[in-house]
Amino acid sequence: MTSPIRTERHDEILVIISDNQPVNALSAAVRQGLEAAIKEGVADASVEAMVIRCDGRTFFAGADITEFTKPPVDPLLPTLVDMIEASDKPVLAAIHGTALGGGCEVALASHYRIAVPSAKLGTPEVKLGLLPGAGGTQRLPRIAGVKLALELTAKGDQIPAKKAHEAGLVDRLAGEDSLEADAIAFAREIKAARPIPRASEKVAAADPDAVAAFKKDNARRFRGFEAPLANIACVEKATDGSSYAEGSAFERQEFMKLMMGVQSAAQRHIFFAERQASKIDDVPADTQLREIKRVGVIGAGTMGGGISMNFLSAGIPVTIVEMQQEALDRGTGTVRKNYEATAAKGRMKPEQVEAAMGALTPTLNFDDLAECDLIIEAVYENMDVKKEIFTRLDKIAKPGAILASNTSYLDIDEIAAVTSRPGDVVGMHFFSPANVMKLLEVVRGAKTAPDVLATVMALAKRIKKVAVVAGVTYGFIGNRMLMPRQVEATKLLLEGATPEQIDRVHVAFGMPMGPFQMSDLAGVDIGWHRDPSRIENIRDALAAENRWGQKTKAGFYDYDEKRTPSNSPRVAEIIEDFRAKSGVTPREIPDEEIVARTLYTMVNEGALILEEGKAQRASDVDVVWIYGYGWPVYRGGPMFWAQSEGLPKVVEGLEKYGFTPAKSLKDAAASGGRIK
Ligand code: 3H9
Repeated sequence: MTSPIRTERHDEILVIISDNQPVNALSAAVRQGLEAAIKEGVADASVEAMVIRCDGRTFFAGADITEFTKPPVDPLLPTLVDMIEASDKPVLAAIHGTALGGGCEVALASHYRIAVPSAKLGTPEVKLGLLPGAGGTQRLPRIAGVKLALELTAKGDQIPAKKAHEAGLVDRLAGEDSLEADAIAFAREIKAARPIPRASEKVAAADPDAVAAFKKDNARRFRGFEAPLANIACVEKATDGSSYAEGSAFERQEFMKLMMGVQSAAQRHIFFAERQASKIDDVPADTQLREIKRVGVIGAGTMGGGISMNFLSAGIPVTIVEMQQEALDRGTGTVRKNYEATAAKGRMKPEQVEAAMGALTPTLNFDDLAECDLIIEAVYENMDVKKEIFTRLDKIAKPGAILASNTSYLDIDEIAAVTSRPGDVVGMHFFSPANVMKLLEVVRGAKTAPDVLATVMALAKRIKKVAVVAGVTYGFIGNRMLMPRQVEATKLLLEGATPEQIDRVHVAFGMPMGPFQMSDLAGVDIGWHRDPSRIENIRDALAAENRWGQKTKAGFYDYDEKRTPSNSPRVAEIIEDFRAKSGVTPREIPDEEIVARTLYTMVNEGALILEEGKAQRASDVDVVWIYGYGWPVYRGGPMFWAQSEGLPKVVEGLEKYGFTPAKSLKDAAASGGRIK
């Protein structure tokens, strides 16, 4: 097998080039090639300096994550980077694309760094539940100080080359198109400079105030995660007077602890699951896509406006249609307000706001949709209304236009059937707020054409969504799994639990909020029959008293002006009343029962969805819950979590509380296998 590493001589400069597509991951072959090349440079008396660079779209994007579960192969990355740093001839890293993780560590161990302005550097290991384990936590603070080291390691932020240059992390900026030539010229300038600057020989000043402030500012973000704290501890170790060798031994120990833990396994699972989700089993990757130059959105409500923003932000013009001028003005006004709020936070330039707004064409004329290549219906959930819209669309949309519905529950096949082109119809279920939430459920109807599906999946990537394919089933993947959870949560209230207890169990589990906090946010009145005399459950009783959630400042909790929740004595009374009427004597509900009845039931529903072929793979179900509902990524999504919890335990828990476990779940539990 040919090595992914080759060398080229430019007189006294040895250029070492990696070509390991797609992202130059530091696989065993790459590490072996680099080791041999550095040895060659050190041994050859005519070489005076070395440049390391990569072919393709990026400098090394990190260790090869696929190797983490395989037996280690020498040289290990920490050994290799130490060897690079120990070279008695200057080594220069020439960076383009993204120097990430182990790739960044190769750069840090090199004596000099030159980068093109568009390059980015970062140590995102924390997002995989890890830390930069090849000296990154020790060299970063020594080169760039504690503050930046914390941002990069514990948050996993990427830093643009220009900023890295200002921070001393990059020594020189190269021309965007002349990296190699500029790197060789730089190497000639420094080839004789002594002493050779080695990061490990520098001393990093301790900054306890910065560490304390960083921990405080990020407490919410780090809640439940192990890796950020381990990263912080390693950075602190680099500044507490320990030697470099002691610091790296500590880093190694912490790295191994994380690597063996369930959190990192979960986070690595999600890394690959997210990428896998974009692949459709029976649609070839090279399917010819339809061209999407303009998108139409029907409905300028919260959903329609949010959906439009995704395309506008990606530079795709949008035609948005409403029935009334007032609603149209309100909708476009909200879009502008959202953009301006982003600009006020410094995350958008005023001219970008204007560019986005300039690409939005509001209209009352439905026929204007005729020029759109993709039209997304985002009106309220009513099958008759949707059918009427699609009947009209069928008459005016241009041939080949994709017709999508943003329905969150309804049958795409029934909608498609009213058109003469069911192959062009697909579901695009965005999650609220649609401009923020990363998930897009792409609903594949029985007749949805493969190129329609492939086009929508590719478009999702362009608008920075994580797309998952779902089959036609009530509530698709996410909302279908939400249903048993909500039903059980409400039953548990009746039997003796409180909203606070159930929400507490969910928040402690790592969810951003519990089922009742979520109801209050979404609206307790959603799905309510709007008849105060008809009270069939606790939710109805609340809705009948105008306790519709945060919007009426009362729901399962009471809210003050700032929407801070407090426990509601009135809700306690309503629940009591309801128990009395239903003849239920409340009992103490153990937390474990809440877990089994509200979380195991979700897992069970996920297994049924998979059995019915409504999701392609278990990891897709996980992606839905991570990106659509805030399931804690360190638990890897419901299906991964069930696996790590132990499937026999999940099956037992379900049976104990009277549920019928899905066959696939039972089979996998019995055989020690996985849910697929
Ligand atoms: C590390 O370095 C640990 C060390 O500190 C310590 C060691 C002791 N390995 O994302 P894309 C695959 S941990 C293996 O779609 P983009 C990816 O699965 C690592 N494979 O492209 C996909 O495969 P497929 C720290 C990898 O242009 C294909 O490459 N580094 C790796 O949207 C294309 O990826 C990171 O965490 C990898 N490291 O984004 C960086 N990276 O085509 C992780 C990617 O079969 N990577 N693949 O689905 C990224 O963030 C993005 O891939 C990157 C490119 C920004 C580089």
